Amino acid sequence: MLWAIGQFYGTTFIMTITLYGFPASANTHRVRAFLSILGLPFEERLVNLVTGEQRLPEFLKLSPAGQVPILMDESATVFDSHAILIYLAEKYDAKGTWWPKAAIARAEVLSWMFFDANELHNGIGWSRNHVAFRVPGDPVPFQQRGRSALKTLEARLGAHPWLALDQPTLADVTCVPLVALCHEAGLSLEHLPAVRGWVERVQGVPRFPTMPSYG
Ligand SMILES: N[C@@H](CCC(=O)N[C@@H](CS)C(=O)NCC(=O)O)C(=O)O
Repeated sequence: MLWAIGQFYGTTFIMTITLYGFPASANTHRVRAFLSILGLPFEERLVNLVTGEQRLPEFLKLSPAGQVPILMDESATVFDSHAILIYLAEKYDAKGTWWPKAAIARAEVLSWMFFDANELHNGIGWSRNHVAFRVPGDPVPFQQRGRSALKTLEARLGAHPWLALDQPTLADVTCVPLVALCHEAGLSLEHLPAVRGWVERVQGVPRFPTMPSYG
């Protein structure tokens, strides 16, 4: 592992966080975004999904499913972006701003994180794979699921500024990348004003990095 000197709110320390990811991956971006929001220094290493590096034996030792993102922090290795966000919040967000401590608040945040992993990933994510990344297959059924997920978000965000609570949480950081990139999946936010406003609000969170794009 590469060691470097980092700064975290004025304190100098040895940097140990490595993010293995792919630039255009929405799953990678939510981790990149949360590391940046927290102000945590990290090193990013490219896993080239186009050439199949995710299936190399050395990478499979880190990532049981052969997928990015993977986070290494000191001796810990964590896979799955949702698990990584919760790990980072537990370890580095002492105030519980992004991952509140109350059981019901956590349940509300988790509901939307699972909504991402199920509805957004299997709707927008898979249609984006077919449309933008040219993975062979029919995007239409995935686009239908993506449209339905976007309608759900429009209904929710028409009545709430943030997905889970009265403040931005991991729910928002989790869901925003695929929604903001839905045009790459052949979908549109044109008739979804509440979703568009929310995307702008989340991307306006201090240090939220620019969304990646493919193509
Ligand atoms: N549930 C996982 C999904 C990870 C995922 O699907 N990663 C994609 C890139 S966005 C990947 O590595 N695909 C390569 C492959 O499956 O071969 C997460 O949230 O991290």
